[in-house]
Parts: sequence; C-alpha cells; structure tokens
Amino acid sequence: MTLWRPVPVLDTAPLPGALPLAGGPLRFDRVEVLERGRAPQVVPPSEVPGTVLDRLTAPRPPFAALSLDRPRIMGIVNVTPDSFSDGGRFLDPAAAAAQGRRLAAAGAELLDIGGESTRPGAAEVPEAEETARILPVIAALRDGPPISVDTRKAGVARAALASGAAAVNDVTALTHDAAMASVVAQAGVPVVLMHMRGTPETMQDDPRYDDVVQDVYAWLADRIVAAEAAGIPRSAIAVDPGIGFGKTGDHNLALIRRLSVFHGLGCAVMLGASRKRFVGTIGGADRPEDRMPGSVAVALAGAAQGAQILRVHDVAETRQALALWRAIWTGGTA
Ligand code: HH2
Repeated sequence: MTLWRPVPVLDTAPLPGALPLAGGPLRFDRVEVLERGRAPQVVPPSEVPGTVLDRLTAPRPPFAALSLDRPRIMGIVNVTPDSFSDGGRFLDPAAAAAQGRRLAAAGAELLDIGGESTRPGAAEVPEAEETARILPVIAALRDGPPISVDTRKAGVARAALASGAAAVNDVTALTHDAAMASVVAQAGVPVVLMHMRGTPETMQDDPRYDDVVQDVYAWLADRIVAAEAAGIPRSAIAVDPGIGFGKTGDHNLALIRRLSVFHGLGCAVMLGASRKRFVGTIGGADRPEDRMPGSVAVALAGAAQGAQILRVHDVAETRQALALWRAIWTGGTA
C-alpha cells in the first residue's frame, strides 16, 4: 500500500502553501511517500490523492466531548495488583479514586481506568473481577474529566459505560470479544483501536514485521473497516499503534518517528509510551518509576507528530512540558 506521511513542521516561519495537520496547530508542506521495500520519496501535498489529503487535513471531531484541536493528556489509573509500573498501588478503590483526582488536578483531560494489566506476560482477569475492580472507581470519578475504560471485554465495557464512562479503550481493537463492537456502537461512544501482535501472554516472544509501519497501518485500516461495519463511525474512532505490544524497541522507534502517517486513517491518533521498557533501555532507567523524563520526551515527540491524545502516568510533568512546547511552537498557552 502507498502511505502518505505528512512531515509536520514545528516552526513559526511563514510557510506558503502549508496545510493544517488534522485541523490541529501543526502544518505540513511536504509529504513522505512510503512504499514497502522502496526508499521513501518526499513530494508536495499537491501530489497526494484528494481523498487522502482531505483525511490528513480535516479537523477531528471531539473525543468524549473533548476538542482535539491540540494534544490532550489522558491520565492512567490502573486498578490492578500487577500493572508494570504501578501494580498494587491503586487496587484499593479509594486509593484509585484519589489517584484519579490527583491526576485530574494535575491536568489530565481524560482518565483511562483499567482493571486488567496487559503488560507482557500478564494473564487474563475474569470479567466479574475486572468489573468489580473498576466500577467503584468510575462511580467515584464520574464528576471529573471524561473517563475511558481500558478493557477488551464487552461485559466490562457495558458496565463501565452504564456507570459513567464516556469512551472505550480496547487494546485488541475489538478483536478479543465478539460482542465489543456492538456494545460501543449501541452506546454511541468513542473507541480507541490499538494495534497489538498476539496476546499479552505471548506478544513479546520475538515479534517480527515485514515493515512495521506498513503492517500496523494496514491492520488498523482493517479494524476501522470492521468497526464501521458494526456501526461505529470513523469519527468516533481513535487509533493507537500500540507501543510495546508485540514490538521491539526498534519497532517502537520506527512507529513514533513516523506517527503522523496514521492521520491518513482519518481518525484521532493516540500514543501510549509512558514508562515503557524501551524508554528505560534507551534512557538508562531500570525501574519504571524512574522513566518519567524519557516518557515526557516521547510524549513531546508524539505531539510533534500531531498526536491528539497522549496516554501518560506522569500527568503534571507532561502537562508542564506540553505547555512550554505549545507556547514556543504554536503560540498557544495551556
Ligand atoms: N498501554 C497500556 C495499557 N493500555 N491502551 C492504549 N490505547 N495504548 C497503550 O499504549 C496502552 C493501553 C500499558 O500500560 P499500563 O496501563 O500502565 O500497564 P498495564 O497494562 O500493565 O496495566
């Protein structure tokens, strides 16, 4: 497949003929043409097919009532005993709710609440247990920022939406549970479709791709078609390349470097790299809780590729970095 990647410009100089990237603050006046097995070419936007150009430039509709005209911060609340970076800290509902309130006060514009770890090697949690973990937390936080429920199970999503969640974040892009697509469609809520190769149990066993950007793009494009067929409009979908989900460090870097290509899918783009292993490997931080600076650097790299939703643990630090980034490069204040 030919992919057209807008090359975002982070500069305030006049750029005649530049186009807005997905209606956001970034612009582009060159497009990288990516084809399997061939060296990339760079062309002006005038050489991009009209339908693709429309998708690359059109503003994205709000996600759970949150406008996407600038990068937004999604704060992570893991109500689990075993999440890779904060497992066990927020298993108690009161502790999880307090963490959600802290993240909201620190600047989280969305809260992603999950009751099942999807770290490499993690085993599946029974539906009743996952639901019991998150419902009291959602109920306690429903008056704050919009909540997405991080689950691959339809029953959990249904219960979470009934308790006040406003979106679904499915790390299997509706492939794990055949009933998930209809739950999302019937509720009329937005959904995050994330790419994963394999299952959390097995995904890091020697992941290989022919061309990781092409393969992830094609897979997400198929999942969007499947979601649309189930009654979920493209305007309600955000896509996420799934950093660390069946990927080596090099795969992660390739996807982040070329993240803006995913705007060609016509959906909001989400990036979740916070505290992940490659941040520690490259940044020299063994413990996940020591990976904040590297995670902030990756979040800014995502913003520079026009990502609209940044999923992070360290909300206050990301917010501060993003505020400076916006003030310098886009003239906006946070
Ligand atoms: N990463 C994790 C979980 N959910 N959802 C999306 N859309 N994108 C991601 O990158 C993503 C995700 C893993 O991080 P975390 O929730 O902190 O860990 P765990 O799965 O161990 O609970």
